[in-house]
Amino acid sequence: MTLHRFWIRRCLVLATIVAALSLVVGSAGLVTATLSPSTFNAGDGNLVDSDGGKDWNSSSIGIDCTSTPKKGCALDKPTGATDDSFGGGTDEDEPNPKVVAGSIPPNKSDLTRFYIATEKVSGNDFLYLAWERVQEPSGTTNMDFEFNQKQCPPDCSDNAVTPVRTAGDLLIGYDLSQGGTVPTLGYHIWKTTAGQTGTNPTCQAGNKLPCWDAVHSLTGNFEGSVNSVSTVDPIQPNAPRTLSARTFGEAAVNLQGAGIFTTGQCESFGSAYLKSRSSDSFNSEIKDFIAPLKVNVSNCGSIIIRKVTDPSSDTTTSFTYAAGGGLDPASFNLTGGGTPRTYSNVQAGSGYSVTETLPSGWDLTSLTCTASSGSSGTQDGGNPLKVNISLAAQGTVTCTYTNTKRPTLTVNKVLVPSSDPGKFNLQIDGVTKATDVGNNGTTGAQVVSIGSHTVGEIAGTGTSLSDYDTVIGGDCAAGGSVSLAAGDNKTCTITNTRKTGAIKVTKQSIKGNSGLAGATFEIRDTTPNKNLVATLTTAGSDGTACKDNLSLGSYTVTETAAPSGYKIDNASAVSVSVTQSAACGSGSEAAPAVFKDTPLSTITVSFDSLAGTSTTATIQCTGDASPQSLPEGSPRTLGDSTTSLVPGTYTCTVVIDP
Ligand SMILES: [Ca+2]
Ligand SMILES: [Ca+2]
Ligand SMILES: [Ca+2]
Repeated sequence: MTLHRFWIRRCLVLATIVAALSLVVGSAGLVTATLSPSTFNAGDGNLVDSDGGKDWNSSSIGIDCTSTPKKGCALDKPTGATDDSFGGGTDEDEPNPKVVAGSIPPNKSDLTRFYIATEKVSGNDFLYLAWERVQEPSGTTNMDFEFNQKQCPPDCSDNAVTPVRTAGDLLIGYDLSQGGTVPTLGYHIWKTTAGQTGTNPTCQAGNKLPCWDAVHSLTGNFEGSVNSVSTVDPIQPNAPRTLSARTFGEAAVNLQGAGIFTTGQCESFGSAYLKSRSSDSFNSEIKDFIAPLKVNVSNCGSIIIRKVTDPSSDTTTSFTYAAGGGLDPASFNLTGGGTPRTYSNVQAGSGYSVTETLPSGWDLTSLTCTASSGSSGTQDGGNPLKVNISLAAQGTVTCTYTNTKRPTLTVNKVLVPSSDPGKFNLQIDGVTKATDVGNNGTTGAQVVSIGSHTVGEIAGTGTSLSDYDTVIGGDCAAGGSVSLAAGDNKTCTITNTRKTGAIKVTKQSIKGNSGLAGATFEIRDTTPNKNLVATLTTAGSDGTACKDNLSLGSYTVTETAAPSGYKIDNASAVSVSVTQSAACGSGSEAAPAVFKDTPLSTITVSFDSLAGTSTTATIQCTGDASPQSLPEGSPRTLGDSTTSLVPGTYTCTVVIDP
């Protein structure tokens, strides 16, 4: 700084001290922040941090006129025919200010931009304001910053530009007496009812509600200054811009000290705009304005609880939450992908909490929070379903509960044939989930963990697994393994097919072991009743017959009829065990020892007398007790279909004329 500028600055400071005791002189003669504990310098009439405190170009103040949306910055339309202003005699109390274009008198404040910032310092909420204008007008000028609780859009007044006003909205007047560089600040509250809490009894102008109430002093709770010499605005766009004297003004306000914020009571303004008034008179016409900027000026914060489900396709399961610490409502429900629960206007403080109740079949996967500076959301050390929240003014804590739906696994039983009496215990991972089930039995849907599982079974009452061929199918692999993801509902089926075997009988002649067709057999079970299971007749040159589809177990085979010309050698029942699955022709049939039959023969002896009846004869063959008469011309046959002769040596003695 040159000595010359130093001298100017010093003179300015001295003049300022005379007019405003709230400003002090630094040890080096610089004007420094005085609105303790804020270090923001609203008393130096410039925008640059040059003394170790903060000013409009400080990064922590966060002004950005080029971002979308702009941060703490609003730019007016270009000066001239398109510049928007209020018209038609609109004054401050008009709830629906009329918006016109190009009617700003050259002798009034033609605004160009404004800045808004907030800062919490040692428990105090500070509001920082700045305006810029094209030129210093002649005569008295006033700038009013209006803060609305609602935003436009969506809540617009009739002009579709400014928000509708709500009881408790704030108007900060920034007055410069004629020729002065010393701002005087006061504020008004939008008053809609006579006894409205926090308002003065009378309106600032007139007596008709709604109105801005009579001014509240800000003395002692603000610091303000106007540039008495040209200064440079380094904030883009079009930076640096040289601002001629008295075209820039700034202020800092202690919102608690001023009574605008009350401890324990939420105040929240979402929109701000700047306007110029044509004279000291509060009900004089308001002229130029800079359209509203969305802001967050509040002594409260927001808590947002979000819900994520895995699988995300589950958007219907309702999760219940308890909200503690005075949050209202004290409970709420969320669904995956649904609208988060937002608690707005939550007083800054700690001790807030939210606790989830886990629905059946769900796990908590994660509980994470994001928090703006000074606020926090932390999963409780003892209860992972609980989050503890501390909220700074204007802070936001967003917590996300992610829950995973456990999969379910169902094991069904099918028996073939369906009438089979077998009983089975169905298992998942070796644990029985259904006992002694038969055909169409099931475990029902069993909640299981994500990952791989194995289904199986053990024999139930009176059942042997070895009696069945078992196939596992459905969603399971043949070995019973199945893998489940979050929310999967899978079903596996264990099909038990009763094993059946076959009995093959073979009939052979004892002579040459040749196969004999035409032998008849009975197969009977071994129950006390010895039920007839099948009757078989051998056929073909190999003399076989077969019966399949027999349950495993013990049977008897009995030959009941021999082929013609043969005799049954063994008419007793022969035991056969059917021990393995087999069908006729498979080669695995159960087979008793080959049944042998004996071929039968007859012997015929005849006697003819050549001399008429003069001679007779007798015959005595093996087995005859005594000689038999053998009449002439009538042969005698030994053996017949029932008493035929088995192979052997037979001797017949014929005696003629005994
Ligand atoms: Ca400053
Ligand atoms: Ca304008
Ligand atoms: Ca303008």
